[in-house]
Amino acid sequence: MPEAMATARASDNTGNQATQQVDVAVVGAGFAGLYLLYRLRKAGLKTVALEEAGDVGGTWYWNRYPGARCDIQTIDYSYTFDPDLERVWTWSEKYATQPEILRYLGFVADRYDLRREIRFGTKVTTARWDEAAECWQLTTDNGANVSCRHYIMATGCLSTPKPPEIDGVKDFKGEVYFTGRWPHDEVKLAGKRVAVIGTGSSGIQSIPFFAEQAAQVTVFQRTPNFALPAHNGSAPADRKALLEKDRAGYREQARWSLAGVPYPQQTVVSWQLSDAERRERFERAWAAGDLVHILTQLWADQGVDVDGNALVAELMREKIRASVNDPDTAETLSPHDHPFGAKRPCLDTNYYATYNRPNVTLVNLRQEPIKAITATGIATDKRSFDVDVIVFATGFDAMTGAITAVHPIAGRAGKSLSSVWANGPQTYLGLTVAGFPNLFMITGPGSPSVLSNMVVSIEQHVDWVVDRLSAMREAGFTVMEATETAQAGWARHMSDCAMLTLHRLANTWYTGANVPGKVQGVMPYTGGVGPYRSICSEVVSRGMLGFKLSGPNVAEQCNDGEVVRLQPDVRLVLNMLADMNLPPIETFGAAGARLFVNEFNKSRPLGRPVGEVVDGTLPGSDGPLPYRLYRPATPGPHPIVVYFHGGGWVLGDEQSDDPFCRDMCRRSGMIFVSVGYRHAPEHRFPTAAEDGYAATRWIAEHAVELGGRSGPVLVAGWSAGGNIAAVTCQLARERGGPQIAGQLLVCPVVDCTFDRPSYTENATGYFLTRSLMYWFWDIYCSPADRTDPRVSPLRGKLEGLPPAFLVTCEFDPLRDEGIAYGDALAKAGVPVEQLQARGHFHSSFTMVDMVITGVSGREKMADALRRFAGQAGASENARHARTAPRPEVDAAE
Ligand code: NA7
Repeated sequence: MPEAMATARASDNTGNQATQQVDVAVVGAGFAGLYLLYRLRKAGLKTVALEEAGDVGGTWYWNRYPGARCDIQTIDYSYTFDPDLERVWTWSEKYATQPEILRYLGFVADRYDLRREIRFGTKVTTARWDEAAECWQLTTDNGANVSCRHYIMATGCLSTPKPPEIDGVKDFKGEVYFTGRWPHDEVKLAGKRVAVIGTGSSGIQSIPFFAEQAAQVTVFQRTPNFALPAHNGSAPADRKALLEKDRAGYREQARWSLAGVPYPQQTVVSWQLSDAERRERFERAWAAGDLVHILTQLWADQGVDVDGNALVAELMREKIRASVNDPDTAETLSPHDHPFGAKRPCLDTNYYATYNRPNVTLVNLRQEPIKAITATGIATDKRSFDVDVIVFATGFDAMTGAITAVHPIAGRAGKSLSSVWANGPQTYLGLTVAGFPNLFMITGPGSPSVLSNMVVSIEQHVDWVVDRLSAMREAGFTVMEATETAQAGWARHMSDCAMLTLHRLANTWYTGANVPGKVQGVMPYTGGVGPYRSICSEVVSRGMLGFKLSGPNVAEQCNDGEVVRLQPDVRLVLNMLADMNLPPIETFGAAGARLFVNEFNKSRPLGRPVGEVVDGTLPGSDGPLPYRLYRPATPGPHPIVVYFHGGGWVLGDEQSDDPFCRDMCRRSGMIFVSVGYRHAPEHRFPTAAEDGYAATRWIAEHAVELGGRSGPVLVAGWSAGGNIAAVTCQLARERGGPQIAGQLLVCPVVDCTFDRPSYTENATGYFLTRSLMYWFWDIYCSPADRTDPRVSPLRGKLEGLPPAFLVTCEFDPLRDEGIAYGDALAKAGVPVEQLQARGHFHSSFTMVDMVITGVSGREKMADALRRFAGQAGASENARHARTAPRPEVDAAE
């Protein structure tokens, strides 16, 4: 029986001051609050929703400014929990207006009779966790206080308008409006002079309306924003047809997509397309008038790589120049300070063309900041503007403001949520906070929320929370609380995810930068809706990982830990590989395995362009060997890196690490020569080692012919190639040359024993398995030869070797032997730097286009190579370093 039924009779909302006892209290009656009420009632939990507004609607109740619409297509911006609801409600437009969305939410509230559990006009003034009673005690400003076992914040992300932060607002004698708190009665602007401060979505949507009514509109812009024409009208036929053809499938695809809208994942990268092809895609996106489309469907690197993004940004600026007659105004409206999509782009109707009207003026606050608001208008440090009306479209204290600014929340030991979040929001899954038992947030910081179709995220969060409450009740648990370990792990995962996108490169409300003094960091979860959903499910399937559960008559349960320890993109790659259900590579036999790897490599996107790629042959230890040379686009001569591919001495060839070689050639500004050394079983130990050494010697002797710099070469290799590079350094020292200036060893094989912990911890599940390593060793090298330093360089003499940069990955069987080699080199007096990459697996750094979080590691590798070559900063890299995403948080360490 729900607890509340057994406790004191609930008070009504007529002012009876007896505390209202419920199982669950919800704050807010917007999209999240309404669906919560629906689900909680079905779950048999007694619930009250407390809503400050006079009616349902949440953000859509308050944001009534002219032109307010959603910016996700309405067929997607709808509840999906009840197919009948979808049948009885039809949206009239592609992007519904605020009044229509409000009507929809009212319709939903009536259809499911939800209003009877809502106390309108009621604000929660404090919330306190009562340790003794194990429930939340809420005070309200209207009617009874509330006592509840569970407390759920369905307060939205954009519900606390930001104060204007401009002196003198109180002195102004005219009318003042905030877009986020627009009056319910009509605001008459005819014949008036209107100032608008702010050019985010609210400004961009409303300015064209103001311009049509007012005598004069002056727009005060601090940062220009990208906007795309909405091309509103009826819902596009193609999207509608897709939905109608298979409604359930369409909705399910949305739930597993990245943004909560069912678009496929784009795989073509910008450099695979010609200028004309890119323009054609862009024009199609422009005509579609759909933010999710333009943000996700142009080319795969647009959202993750500054160079790929710059191509879209320039096409957008071209459109602004084409729409605005005055070139100076067009330039002022053109964003240059942030990547496209890093700040939320807007959907507009006639926004840019509005600046062609004679009654509209744009003021660039970057050139003339506002000094003060005066009795008659706005004074910048250059001019004064007399106006009758000031509209603040200045945005919100987003995400956290909607929770902490609403009322004080005190958790265990009376700790306030504001103080716990003083250095930025800390959550587990964006749904819960350690130290705040039974408190839940819907679309809280740390969840995909504003980077997704909110309705899809809301339904997922609500389902997850209500299912947990039901499961707790069944098991006899009454208290649920996130652990500190789980929360700290989520913070790490959040910052790893933030490395994936470009959001960290812009000052926005996503990062808290719009509110003076607010701690900055990317607040929404950037890993995507589908991955987030799977993580939430994983928490449950792993026994409520990271939660402590307790109850009066049951043993406490705490399955502590971090739900995601892999880098987010590594997790996706490994999940994808697991879904392919491949048989172990070693079961194919050597020939079959080679065929498999070749096929697998064909599915990779082409590596990035470099100056030149030349194929050739060189004399090996016993006959010619193929090589592939990658030359930078910058003027030479360049230092040469002799590169050895991975593949366990059995697989691969001089082309198989093509994307890695191209990437490193660009980053380091050096020639990479990838050597096609011979493989086992045809050529067993020590062939690979001898070929590697012979090739290095020949390349060093022919450096100038190859267009490289004379003098010492560098060596590099990955996996078994790292083994060959390490061995080559030892052989070169013993055999009197060639001179090697440095060695880059990426996840190298360096020893023949399999007893280090990483061989057990990472034996399976991370692509390179222990059994595959056994197989490689068996094919290449007899047991009797294995301690030879030409295959186990850890057992060789290490003094006097060239400086090394040694990369190991946390989830790699080879991790510990790599670290051991680095330690042994250092002990032998060799200058060595180790990069121990957290959350990465054996292939992280060579899967260049799939593991974006490998970028910062490759930047470090390139830096090391340049240092070895005596070059502090090479030209191509310097260019790259300027434009490549600069990690704020280093994911690779
Ligand atoms: P936004 O997107 O935060 O936009 C606020 C705008 O106001 C933005 O252009 C700000 O410039 C500007 N602003 C804020 N404070 C000031 C001050 N003090 N002086 C001058 N200009 C200022 O809020 P919106 O309401 O438009 O949209 C919020 C979301 O709602 C939107 O993304 C949709 O998802 C729906 P800044 O960029 O900070 O320089």
